[in-house]
Amino acid sequence: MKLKEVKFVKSVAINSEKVFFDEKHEIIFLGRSNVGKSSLMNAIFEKKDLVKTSSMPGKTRTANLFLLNNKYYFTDLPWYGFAKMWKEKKQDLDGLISWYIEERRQYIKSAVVLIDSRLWPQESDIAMYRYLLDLDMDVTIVITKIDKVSNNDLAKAKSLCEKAFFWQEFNAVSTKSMIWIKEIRNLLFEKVLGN
Ligand SMILES: Nc1nc2c(ncn2[C@@H]2O[C@H](COP(=O)(O)OP(=O)(O)OP(=O)(O)O)[C@@H](O)[C@H]2O)c(=O)[nH]1
Ligand SMILES: [Mg+2]
Repeated sequence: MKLKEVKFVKSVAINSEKVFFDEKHEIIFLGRSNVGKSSLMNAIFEKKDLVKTSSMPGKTRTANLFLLNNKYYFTDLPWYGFAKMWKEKKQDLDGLISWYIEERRQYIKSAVVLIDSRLWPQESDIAMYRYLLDLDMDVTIVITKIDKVSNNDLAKAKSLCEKAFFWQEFNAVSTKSMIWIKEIRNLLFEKVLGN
């Protein structure tokens, strides 16, 4: 698939509406705050700032849907499991994620789980991964910001990811240095076309 057009469609807040029951295939992006979800989506879209990025953690509080080639959704979901956040607020966001995923489950062709190469997989990442596996979903693991770590630290992050994610293959990317962006784009385009 070639990317011809991408546009923002809408933001969905938890239980704010009957979730759009259309049958378009979808890829979702998940990960802790500041891990680089929005940056990766922009890189995939070849846009500078279509998806809002921020150095202020936790800016994204809705599911933000982008439509590719008028056919597929790529969706930026808010962070989960942010310990410093008020408990109530945190549960709201975790609630949005599980509500959204369960509503759209049959059309989601892959859940991209992002892990910061400097922070390694945390309990909340592993909980999310297991939750997705329980739902029998395809998961794409992405290690982000690899321009920020030494080769040694990257090797360590990779080995920790292998253990945490049951030896599943992963993709190590940098949006800053444009490493492995073309490859992850092709991989996700292939997945979204799937049955
Ligand atoms: N050096 C470097 N910085 C990056 C990379 N990807 C993202 N960043 C920076 O990391 C910060 C957070 O990136 P975002 O893409 O907004 O992260 P997010 O996961 O969408 O964050 P929330 O929306 O708050 O959950 C921004 O300042 C980005 O510029 C990368 O590959 N390399
Ligand atoms: Mg974001």
